[in-house]
Amino acid sequence: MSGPITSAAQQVFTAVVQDEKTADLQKDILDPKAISAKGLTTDHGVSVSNTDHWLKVHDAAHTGPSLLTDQIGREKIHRFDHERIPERVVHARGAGAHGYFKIFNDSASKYTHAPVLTDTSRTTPVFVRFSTVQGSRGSADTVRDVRGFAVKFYTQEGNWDIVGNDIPVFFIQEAMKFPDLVHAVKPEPQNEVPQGQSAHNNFWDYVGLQPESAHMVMWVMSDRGIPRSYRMMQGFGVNTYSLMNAKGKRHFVKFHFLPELGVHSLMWDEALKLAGQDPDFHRKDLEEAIQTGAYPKWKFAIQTIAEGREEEFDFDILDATKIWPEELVPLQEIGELVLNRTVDEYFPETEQVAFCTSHVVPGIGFSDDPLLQGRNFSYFDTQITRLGVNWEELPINRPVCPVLNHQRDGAMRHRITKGNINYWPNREGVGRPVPVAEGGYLDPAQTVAGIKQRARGTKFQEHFNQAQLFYNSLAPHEKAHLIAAISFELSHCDDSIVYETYSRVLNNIDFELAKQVATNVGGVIPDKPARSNHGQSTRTLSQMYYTPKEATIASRRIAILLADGFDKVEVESLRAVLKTGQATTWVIGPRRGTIRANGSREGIWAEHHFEGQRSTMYDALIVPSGAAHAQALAVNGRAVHWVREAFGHCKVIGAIGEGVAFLREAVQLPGVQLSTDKSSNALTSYGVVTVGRYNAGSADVLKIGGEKGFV
Ligand code: HDD
Repeated sequence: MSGPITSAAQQVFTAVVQDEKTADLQKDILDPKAISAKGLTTDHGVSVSNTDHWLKVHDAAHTGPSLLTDQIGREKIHRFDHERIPERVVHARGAGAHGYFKIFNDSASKYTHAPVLTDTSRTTPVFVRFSTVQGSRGSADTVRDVRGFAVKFYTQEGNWDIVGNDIPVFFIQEAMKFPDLVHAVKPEPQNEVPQGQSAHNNFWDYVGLQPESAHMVMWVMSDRGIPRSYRMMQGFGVNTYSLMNAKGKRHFVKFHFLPELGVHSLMWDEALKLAGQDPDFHRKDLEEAIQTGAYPKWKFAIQTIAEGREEEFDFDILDATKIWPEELVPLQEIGELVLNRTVDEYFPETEQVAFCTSHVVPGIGFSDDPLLQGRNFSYFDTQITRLGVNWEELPINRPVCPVLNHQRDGAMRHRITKGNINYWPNREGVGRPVPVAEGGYLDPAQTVAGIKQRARGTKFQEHFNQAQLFYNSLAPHEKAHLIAAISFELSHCDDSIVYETYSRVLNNIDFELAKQVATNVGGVIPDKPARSNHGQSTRTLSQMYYTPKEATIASRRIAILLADGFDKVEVESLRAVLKTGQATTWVIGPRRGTIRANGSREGIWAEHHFEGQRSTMYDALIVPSGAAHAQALAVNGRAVHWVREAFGHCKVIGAIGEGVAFLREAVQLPGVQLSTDKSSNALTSYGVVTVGRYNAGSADVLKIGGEKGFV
């Protein structure tokens, strides 16, 4: 099969997936309603008659001492005392979902013999966990940060994990630096401040003294650091891995995921407000999209470099602070990742899922990328602390193929292995190693020579070329956002050494950038560039490049602002059209309850009142017709604020009939002349679309036209 998967085919694949990992998980799923006749029991299964009164000595008048002898009370409290496990030292806050992975064609067989990447008849179940890095488990979703993008492929040859991010490069080149980086970015040790932010002295001190982080800092401070949704981010394996084909030929490889919906970000003001208004914004967004059937989807692509060609580039292809520019190494789109099922319970699935970069399958391997080498050690080790040595037996982590080896015992062992053999070699040939020819994992023979020393290659020493390339490639509004973001962060640093040092670092990237930031934050304003700008740019680095060619409203949240006296027929037909496009609509009114239609006692239920949910939680808003409704909105300060704020965040605003008059007279958007000309798209670039009387046959008002950033 070649080409993208059709929706009919998708349903078949979904069904297949449910027969593999989902079926495997069924063995452990408890439906309390199905066994509720049994009633409440202790952990050892004995029926419990009372869970509210501790056994105690008392009479009618006095409450006496509680008795230690109450085994039921003790169990309940003891069990509760141990509910928490260590949170992840990084990426503690996350959200996960199930789905599947499918290859379009077998073109990757040139590079690899791994069936997960070549066998078009296969549908591989996956579990994906998205995360932020800095904050703890209870921190907010919309903070400025890198986002984790970790994928577990449950293949027939064993689990394969891509433990990636939404940014293609990393802060450091060498794994041994990771504890310093993480200590520096996490809340400071003396007072555990700040939460969910890199805007503090220690982070900027560290990156100011680690010029290799300059490229990554540019990415995190760009709009990539505040995605609109997990579903609208790219995913990158970041490190350099390798692929091996059936003839034993090796290629270096980088893995990419490209979101079907394009790459979109919040605006900073929006992200800040959302962190308070709805700290679970991204988590809920993922759940809502899957539950409404707008399944998040990514193309899967690879970049490959044949072994032997690695010296042809002016950067080291094993350096995780560098991208492989697509002009030099094009992307090859070979498959698709789809998320189509939410988790049943957060803790056993999203919290207990555990990834390891060292988990690869035959046909996929590593490289000498020093960051990857260290990661291959770290992940397995951290899972032992977090989950115990038998963590791979947990339902969410266990493979869908058989597991057989002589690893035994340890805390919380689940599997019971029959027989007397727990070692190799053994007289019965049980658990024999599989020869490479029969599918055993091959570590390719490689000549390695050199001097043992603590050092990195020469090309690893250059740190600013690609930071410049990234900055030069941004659209003007993206550059403005980046400058504002660094200025915000450095303004939160109160040690002058820190912000002065970083303004000097910026001058190695771009003179104007350095001047503007230094001016904003009281840094050292340079009088000449520290390094000339090579002037090169590449179009694939701006996130504007990933705007989908066809505008879509699928999975977008659209608010309809109503007050009593609106046009009910119009609103109902509007909602029906939006639903056809897979958008969700939400009526926001002066109260939660029925908002009465024009000339009628009937109306439409408002899900929220203006105070309860803010415009930040929606992608677009529409103000329908109705004279009384428009007048009521006009005298409601919160309603006016709703629209003004949405405009400030570049949301699409649609208005119909008297709704247009409300926008013109009450809201008075600065600098915008409202048009009722339906054919005119002139205003869409300001995030505003207005139309005359709504015509159910035409959907042009519905298109999401106001992309972020055109302020
Ligand atoms: Fe890491 C978690 C991604 C470098 C050590 N990392 C973790 C997660 C992601 C990444 C997405 C969360 C996985 C999940 O959802 O459970 N990490 C990266 C990327 C890196 C990177 C893309 C650079 C290319 N990490 C990195 C280094 C080290 C670690 C250099 C250590 C030497 N990372 C860890 C860890 C974590 C982790 C401490 C914490 C929780 C976990 O592993 O399971 O072992």
